[in-house]
Amino acid sequence: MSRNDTICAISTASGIGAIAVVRLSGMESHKIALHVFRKKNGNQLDINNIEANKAYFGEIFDPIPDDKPMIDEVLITFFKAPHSYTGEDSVEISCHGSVFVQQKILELLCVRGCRLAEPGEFSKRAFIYDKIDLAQAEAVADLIASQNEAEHRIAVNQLKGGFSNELRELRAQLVDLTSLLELELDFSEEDVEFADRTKLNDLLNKSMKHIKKLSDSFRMGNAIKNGIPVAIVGETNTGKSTLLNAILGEDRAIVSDIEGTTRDTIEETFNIEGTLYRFIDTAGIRETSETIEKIGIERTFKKIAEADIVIGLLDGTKPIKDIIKAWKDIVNRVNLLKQNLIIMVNKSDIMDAAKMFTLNDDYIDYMKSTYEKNIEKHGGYMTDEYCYSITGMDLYDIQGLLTFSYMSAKNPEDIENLKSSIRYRYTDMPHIDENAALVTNIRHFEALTHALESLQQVKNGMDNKLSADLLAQDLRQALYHIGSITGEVTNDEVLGNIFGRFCIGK
Ligand SMILES: Nc1nc2c(ncn2[C@@H]2O[C@H](COP(=O)(O)OP(=O)(O)OP(=O)(O)O)[C@@H](O)[C@H]2O)c(=O)[nH]1
Ligand SMILES: [Mg+2]
Repeated sequence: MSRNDTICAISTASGIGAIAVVRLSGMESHKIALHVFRKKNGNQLDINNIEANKAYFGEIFDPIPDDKPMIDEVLITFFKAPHSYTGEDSVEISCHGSVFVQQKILELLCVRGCRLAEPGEFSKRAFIYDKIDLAQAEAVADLIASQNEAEHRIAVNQLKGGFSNELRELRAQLVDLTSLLELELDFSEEDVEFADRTKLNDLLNKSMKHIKKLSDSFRMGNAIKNGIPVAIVGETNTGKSTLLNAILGEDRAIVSDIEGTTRDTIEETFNIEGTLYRFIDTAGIRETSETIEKIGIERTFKKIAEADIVIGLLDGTKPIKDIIKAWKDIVNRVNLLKQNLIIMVNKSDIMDAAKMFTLNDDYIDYMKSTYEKNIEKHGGYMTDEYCYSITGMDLYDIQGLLTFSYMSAKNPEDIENLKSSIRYRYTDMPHIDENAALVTNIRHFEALTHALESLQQVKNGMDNKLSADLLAQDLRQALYHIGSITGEVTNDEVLGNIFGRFCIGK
């Protein structure tokens, strides 16, 4: 890309609209726009007298034919470098949204020396002229693509530089670490023994924790972007597909009283109070020798593992011992310290009311012991009311979880209650602060993972009492990876990949 050429593009969505915006950026942008713009009284503006950030009303005209015909009435705004989105001189023309008018204006601009912009080229220039960093440029694309409140909030936070600030802080910590190491390097010739690397170690731990926090947020960030995964699981015929359809309010999945109706997973997103969920209907779990069904059931297990929320659906019309067995099977497949489990006994409309109470007691005892096992395995402790992780964060309100819920997938009121309960549990989940910087971008996630690996090398090196210059090498690697997120270090291929996915005109 030449920094000297002037680019133009239609920045509004393609097709007919009330108004469209044509944008120019580059050294010649003012001059080129002025060639084809005149005020209503027919006078052209003088390039030396135009005011920046002011909208002028007038006409775009074709200067080539003798009668210089008007193409459209427009508003035109000039921006002067560096006070523009791109950081260059630029112009925005708001015209009427006819496809012909839009194309004609582009054509006139190109005849006068503009070039059609590539996708994302305006933002790429903004990056090159230091108006925004790479993470912010990506946030612009996310903001344009955002479809719900949570996605929007994350994109805005990243655009405002929230994430970039955290990275800057992290970089500063790593630079501190490097200078401590360098100090050690300076002294090593005088044979000073740096037996005490406590401070170094503390700083290192702090940085690693910080990176870990950011990369852990990827699961959450990704969930918000693509919908929080909610898997609906259970034995065949418990009503999973009926439930999915009821939640979505449409006949998405086939429902029948034949066991094993759903063979593959079916995913649909649904918005509850501004948060996007991805509901996953799964193949019913049962012993089978049928190959296709087996594959389907394997997928069910995979979906359970990936879900943030698992709805375990039981069939209330079955004998109690079968219900309990089915429910234990589900509980055992869920990581209760990480995932949210909602057990629902379905078909309450046709089940025997007396059965409801017997189920409850057994369930509570079993859940408590399962929690205890989970906690032993993953580290943590439990009181009567809460289950705590090893970091002391309260994970679950036990009482809230220990109540069995009955429902009928055919009762709209029950469906609404289940939706609220999903919403409630989600906000109740640990480590959720939607306002904090969240990693939603796989490129950022990978860079953070690599940085963490490099720091782990430093840590291992310190444990093995490696010399400072070797440690510094890994530290520089970590710095490199962090820098690649905001674009402090980058290359053309990476830039091409990122900006190539933008819309034209942005
Ligand atoms: N009375 C009553 N019947 C229900 C309820 N939920 C589902 N059913 C019926 O139970 C049968 C099985 O429902 P499905 O939704 O196909 O069950 P599934 O869990 O998806 O079954 P598989 O796909 O085979 O695993 C159908 O005949 C439904 O109409 C309910 O709450 N009450
Ligand atoms: Mg089904």
